Amino acid sequence: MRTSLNAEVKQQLSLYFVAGTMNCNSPAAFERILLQAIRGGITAFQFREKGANCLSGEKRFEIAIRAKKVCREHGVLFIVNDDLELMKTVDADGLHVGQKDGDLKTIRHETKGKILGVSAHTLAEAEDAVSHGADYLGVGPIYQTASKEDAEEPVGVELIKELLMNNINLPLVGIGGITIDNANEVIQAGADGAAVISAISGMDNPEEASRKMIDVIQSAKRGE
Ligand code: 3NM
Repeated sequence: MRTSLNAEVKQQLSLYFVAGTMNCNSPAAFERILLQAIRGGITAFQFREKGANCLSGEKRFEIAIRAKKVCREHGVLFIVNDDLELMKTVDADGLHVGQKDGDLKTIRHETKGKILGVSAHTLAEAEDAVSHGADYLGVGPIYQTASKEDAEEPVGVELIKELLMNNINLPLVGIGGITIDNANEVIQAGADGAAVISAISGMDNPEEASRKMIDVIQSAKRGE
């Protein structure tokens, strides 16, 4: 059961777009960019409505519902960042939490039947997430990022290699500063996917950016 869920999740996390309305300048631009990213071939999406200028209350809920709908229509995994209540109300596919987002035991209990992703910046954090039943790990920041206010120091692809050497066999997604030029390196290090904000949301043509990125990732997965 665990193994097949793993294999399925590994595929679904190949190109994981992370964004909220504040990464896209406006709610309307957010919806447009998400649809373009989906058309370009993203496999998963994380609704991360967080930080300065983020929406709250009814507006946040409504946009999350619409984002989930468009993801579902196109077979794209829909994960909510941090907000357990929102995940439940919109019936998302899962929840992603950071190290400071609460007690993992409680969160795992509350997300039964859903996918639970946990951010890990060290081997110890990864082992802790595994022991609490996480379904995948977000590993990073791999490279320098300007998209997260409280980002840790970059860990490089070395952390992915270290986790694999220490038998962490959950799906691993690299995050932080990943672009079309370095995604290859992240997959070659052993990650199952790449999670990006600016490499899609910050581009003039998010559809084309997504298409190029998924091509690079899939080629790297085939060992090309
Ligand atoms: N989490 P970009 S880095 C949301 O290290 C997030 O856990 C990170 O944005 C972590 O692709 C990050 O623009 C920001 O660098 C990723």
